[in-house]
Amino acid sequence: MTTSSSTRFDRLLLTGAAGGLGRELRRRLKPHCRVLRLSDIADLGIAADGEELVPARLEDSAAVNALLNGVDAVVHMGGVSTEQPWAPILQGNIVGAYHLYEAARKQGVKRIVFASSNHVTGFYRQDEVISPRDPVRPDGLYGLSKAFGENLAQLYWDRHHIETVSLRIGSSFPEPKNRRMLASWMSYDDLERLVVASLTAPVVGHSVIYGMGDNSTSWWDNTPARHIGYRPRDSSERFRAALESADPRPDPTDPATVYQGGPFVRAGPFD
Ligand code: 15L
Repeated sequence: MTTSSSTRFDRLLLTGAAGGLGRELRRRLKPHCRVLRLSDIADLGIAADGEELVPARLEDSAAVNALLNGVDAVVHMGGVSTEQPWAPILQGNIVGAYHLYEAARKQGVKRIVFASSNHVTGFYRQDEVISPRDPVRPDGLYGLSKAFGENLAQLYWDRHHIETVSLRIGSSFPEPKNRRMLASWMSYDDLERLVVASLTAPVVGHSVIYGMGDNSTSWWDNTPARHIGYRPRDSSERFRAALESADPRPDPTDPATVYQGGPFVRAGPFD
């Protein structure tokens, strides 16, 4: 994607910078700031020009407080990103999210882009179209922890005027991998458009938006989030024929086919 060369931020913080989406955003956010501070518990490699590496555990409140010092805005991709046992989810996504918002309050950071997930509403059916205004229906502990993060964002907006855009990211990969992702897929270019729009929209309060592409099949109506100015450009349609012929007759009684969350609805610690 062609990005604007105008530097809008002095210092941006990207957490989870060593993860799949973090690595993509690392190079894509750099043109939007003078300094990109990168954090993770995994190896971040070597700092390029205009990068700062600040490893921090989200469970460590003092480290997270220091991490947010001098930062204009945060793109929070850190924490657990799949269904896992309760202990890592509690530490990474619940305790960690609390530490991040407390640090934002203490350090005067005014905007957070929070990587939530479509799994906040994974127990809606694939024959329903929902919007960010519908009640949450998490499909596991991971989705539940992301719902907590969204509620935390709402609290810190209402009480402390810290703005957040909660991104209920669908399936952001180079290509959709299966039939479900014909609806949930978002390209990396669209991910970049979504994050940049969320960082730069003038007024967001606490807004919730689905991270989806311009797909023909869709379960999510982003009309309530039109003010963010995100217009996806990439469609999963060119992958349809191959994905449908690889899986011509999905079992309509399989919960992974019935529900939007797909395999997440039967993953994890309840097995
Ligand atoms: C997510 O929230 C995960 O982080 C990602 O790995 C995908 O599995 C995605 O959801 C999805 O629903 O496809």
